[in-house]
Parts: sequence; structure tokens; C-alpha cells
Amino acid sequence: MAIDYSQLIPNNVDLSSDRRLQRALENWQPRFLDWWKDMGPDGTSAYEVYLRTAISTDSNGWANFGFVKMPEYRWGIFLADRDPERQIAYGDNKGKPVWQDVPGELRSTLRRLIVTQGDTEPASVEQQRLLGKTAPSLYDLRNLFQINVEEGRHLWAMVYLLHAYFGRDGREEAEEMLVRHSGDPDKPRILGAFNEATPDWLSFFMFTYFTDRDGKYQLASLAESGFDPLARSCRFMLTEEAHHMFVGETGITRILQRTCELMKEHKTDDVRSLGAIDLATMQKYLNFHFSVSLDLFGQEASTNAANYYTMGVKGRFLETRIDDDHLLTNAAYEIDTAEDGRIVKKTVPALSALNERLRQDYIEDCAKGVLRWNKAIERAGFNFEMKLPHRAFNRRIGAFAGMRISPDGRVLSETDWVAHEGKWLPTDEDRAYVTSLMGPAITQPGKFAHWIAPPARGINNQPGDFEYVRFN
Ligand code: BYC
Repeated sequence: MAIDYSQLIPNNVDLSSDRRLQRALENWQPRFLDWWKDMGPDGTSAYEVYLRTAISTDSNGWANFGFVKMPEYRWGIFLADRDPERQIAYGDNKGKPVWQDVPGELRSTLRRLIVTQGDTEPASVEQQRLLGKTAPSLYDLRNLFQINVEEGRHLWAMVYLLHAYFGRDGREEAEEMLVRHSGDPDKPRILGAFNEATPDWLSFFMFTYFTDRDGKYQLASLAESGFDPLARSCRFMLTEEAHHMFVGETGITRILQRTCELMKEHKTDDVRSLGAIDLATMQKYLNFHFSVSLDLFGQEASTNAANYYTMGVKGRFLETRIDDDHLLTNAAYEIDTAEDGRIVKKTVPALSALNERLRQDYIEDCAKGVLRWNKAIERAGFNFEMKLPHRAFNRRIGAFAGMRISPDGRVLSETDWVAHEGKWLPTDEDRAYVTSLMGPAITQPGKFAHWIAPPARGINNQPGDFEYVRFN
């Protein structure tokens, strides 16, 4: 269905046919805008930004480019098209038609998943609130804002589901989305990674590479949901997620390129003296963001995950392409877990290992980008490999939480850990150094901060000196 832009809230769900729902969402809209003003990108309300806005949910309609002031961005409700033949693909309800409404017995489970998903979206905008002040170029500034408005829309997607299908509880949850804040000691965001600071652009690129990729895997699993409106919402959200990860991957590649350029030119790997980010520091940031993102997949063995699957509310990554019985009642899966202070392999029922299986899919995907980063380093003529640390390294959730484990997967004593931690995770000094590079935002078209290379091409094929953001 085409998106109706004549409405106060653009949508493709025929919102105007349900007056009550429309009024409720129109009531929430000014609160969202107040939140954007207070907690969104700081001091940017007058900027005109070259943004893409979806005009329809099919493949050529969602990337429509033009200059927009962000508070005037047309946030709305866009679901992927409905497939009237769609059936639940797994679990006890396999083969039954998908639900167009929430089955009573799944109400609290679904609400909880939708709230958890929804909570991450405004959290990331809050985490990135100040980055515009130190943007390394107009191109990067525009990408930051594109990501921010889309995360805002992803919040709209979940808030729509809460309002439309969960009655009063849902409306209350929608309010709470704007009350919890990233890092707030009293009302923090729900998941750990979304309470960490994103204080600099190296962190931002790592976040969009690693943490947005958790978004990809979680959204893809929810896109398999038997609750069709959730599945259709997530399907459309996934189309936007790809750009966020692209920003992360290419951002890191560009920093690596610049670093290698300087290493070559000055015949040294001590590029800090040259105002760039050394490879060892990049590896430490990678270790941090990867491990924090691994926590977002939950426990290695989880009855929650088993129940979600059996009930048909959350599937596996690309569920319908997997060649098995989609019931998993007799299947087993090998996981890494901890026993008596050691890392061991254990075969457990596949149903309880679904979080771990998704984490494994995620790790393999993360590794592909790392391979491309290493190619870039190799092309520049250097012999340095960025590596994903062991899945047990620096974990706070799951079987390895509280253990001390090196990036190569050795269990350490507290003393050993303390002696080495500074080599593996960013120290205060590393963070201070990276922060020191974040100068005032570069606002001249086509100019880039010293520590990062220009991108290979512009957004929507715009030339290198395109004015992506107009400051008014
Ligand atoms: N932090 O059985 P378990 C994105 C809790 S990112 C704090 O493993 P489950 C985005 C858990 O709640 C994608 N608590 O839980 C990216 C449970 O609590 P209870 C976000 C945690 O439910 C960038 C207990 O531990 N979407 O979109 O299987 C920018 C037992 O654990 C954490 C989703 O997450 C944690 N990390 O797995 C913008 C999808 N992990 O029951 C956006 C929806 C676990 O004991 N969420 N716990 O009170 C889910 O599917 C699940 O809630 C989780 C957790 C996978 C997160």
C-alpha cells in the first residue's frame, strides 16, 4: 500500500479509518517531537539536511532524497506489504495462518519484545546526541543525521504496534519510551549497550558496525514472527538498517586508510604523533564494541528464547531458508559455555540454544567486514590483522559474565586480567586521545578531518564537494 503523506502522521496502514488510534498517536506525536528537541541531535533544528525519506515500501520507493529540517522529517508508520498466504513457519503453530491480532496468551511476551526493541531506537539517538559538534565532514554529519531520523522512525514503528494492539498497557509503554534515557542512573534504557556513551566518531563507527548489526539479526528474527504486523514492521526497518552498517564499515575503513597512508608516508606506526588513530587503539575499540554487542543476544542457554520459538513469536535468522523440521524438538546444538571456571563445549537442546545460534550467525557476519578491513591494511602494504576477540571476552551477560578471559580465549586470574586489560580495552588515556582528535565540526564541503580519508563516493552519487548540510 502506498504511503499517505497527506496525513499528519504519514502511514500505509489506513490510519484515518481508525479515529481512536489516530487520535492516540497524534497525541503521542508532540511528545515525540519534544523528546527529539531535548534529547535528539543537539542544536540542529534549523539545519537543512540532505536526507532520504521513504515514499513507498517497495524497493525503489524508499530512498527519496531531498533537503529537510529534521524536526520536519515525516516520521510515520510504514509496514512492508502483507502476504495474505503467509503462515507461521516454525514451532507449535507451524503451518497455521499468521496472526493479524495478538493472541491473548502471547500478549505480555509480545509486548515485552516490542518494548525491548523499541527502547533501543531512541536510546541510540540519545547516545549520538553530541556527535554533530565534532563531525569529521559534512558527508559524515549527514550520515549521522540520516541514522538518527531513521532510528526515530523505528521508534514510531514499535509505538504504532503498542498503540494499535496493546490497549492501555501499550499506550503506557509508549510513554515510557520517552521517559527512560540512555545512561540515566534512575531510568536507564533496557539493554546494557544502549547505556554506554558514544562520545567520539570512532565509537560511532564501531557502534554502527557492531551494535546496529545486532539490530539486523534481532529484526530479522522478529521479521519471522507469527504476529504479522510485527513481522511486516521489522521487514521494512531492515531495509534502512543496511545503510547504518554501511556507515560503520566504511567509516572504519576510511580511518584505517588514513592511518596506513600516514604510516607509509612517515615510515612509522606511531601515528599518534601525526594526529591519527593507531591500529592498536582501533583494535581496542573493536574489542569493546564487539563484546558489548555480543551481550545483546542474551543467555547462551535460554528458556525465554525456546518459548519465543515454540510459540511462534520470534524465529531464527532467515528461518524459512533453513532446511530442517522447524520444530527443533529433537535437535541439539553445541554451545560454548562455562563450567567450573573453564570454557567448555556443551551440547544442549537446540531450542534452548537459539540465542547462541543467532549470536553465531552474527559473529560470522561481523567477521566479513573485519576481513575487508584487513584487506585494506594489506593493500596499503602493512602486516597487521584486526581480529574479533573470543566470544567469552569482556562479557556481562550469559555464562561468561564475571569471568576474566583474554581476547584469544584464555581464562585469566584477576591479577593477570588487571595487568593486561589496558592492552585489550580502551584506557582512559586512549579515550582522551581519540577525543582530542575530535575538533570542531568540519563544515566546508569536500573537506575532511585529518584522521579520516574521504569516502569512495558520495551519497546518492553526489560529487565530493556536495553541501550535504546547510546551516541556517
Ligand atoms: N541487557 O533468557 P535471556 C537495535 C535479560 S538492537 C540486559 O537470554 P532473552 C538497534 C533478559 O531480559 C536490537 N538484560 O533473555 C541497534 C532476561 O530477563 P528476565 C534490539 C538482558 O529474552 C542500534 C534475562 O536477562 N532488539 O535494534 O532470551 C541502534 C534472561 O536472559 C540482556 C532486541 O533485543 C542485556 N543485554 O534475550 C538502534 C529484540 N540480555 O526474563 C537499534 C528483542 C538478556 O530474567 N529482545 N537480558 O527478567 C529480545 O529478543 C530479547 O529480549 C533479548 C534477550 C535477545 C535481548
